[in-house]
Amino acid sequence: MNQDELKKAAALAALAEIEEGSIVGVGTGSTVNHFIDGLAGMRDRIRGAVSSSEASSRRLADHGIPLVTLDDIDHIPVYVDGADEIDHGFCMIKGGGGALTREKIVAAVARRFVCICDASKLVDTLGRFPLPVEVIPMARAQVMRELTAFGGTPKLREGFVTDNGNLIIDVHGLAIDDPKGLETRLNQIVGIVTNGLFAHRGADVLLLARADGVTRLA
Ligand code: ABF
Repeated sequence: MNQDELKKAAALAALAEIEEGSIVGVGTGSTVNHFIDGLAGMRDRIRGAVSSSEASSRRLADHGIPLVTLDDIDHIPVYVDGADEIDHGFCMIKGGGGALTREKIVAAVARRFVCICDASKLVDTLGRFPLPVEVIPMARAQVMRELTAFGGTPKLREGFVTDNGNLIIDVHGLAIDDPKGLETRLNQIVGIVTNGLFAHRGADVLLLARADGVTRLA
């Protein structure tokens, strides 16, 4: 199986996590795209979806799945999303696709976060994947100076604007042995909207696809 086939296997396994008649939280990315395509096959058994990006919203709408906003509901039973890296404590780096802020918001409203990944995403220590942070444009230079003090190398994602009209800075070279601590400290930097560490609100369930099948870890 190639990596995309593994992503699809993890994504389709997540359909079993969905509660009948519920609103489904939907993440972003190539793994989630497989989930959305699968969700289309059971769209008559859900009330609708809350989406974490314009791209996912378009794909959901193309499948005729009703979109709901967070103004309409007070909780979501299950949020399904991918990750760029996930550790054994289910802390994640997310935001490679640039949708981290809306992903973190939808995840915060969810009772259960189901992470769908191919096995390459499971790591002992987060940080080989550059950590994305979403930044208010006028704060770019100041935030880059602050991030350098954390020991990483911040690089602006050239030519990229988020769905919220902001910039992404990717921080390379961090070895993240205290994901919750780093998430907290990054939250203190003025000008950062969201950082891509999902540690305080990590995943509850990991559906991990390997060549021999999908393992459910919880
Ligand atoms: C989203 O999609 C992001 O948080 C993460 O950056 C990315 C995972 O990418 P993919 O599913 O395309 O490998 O979950």
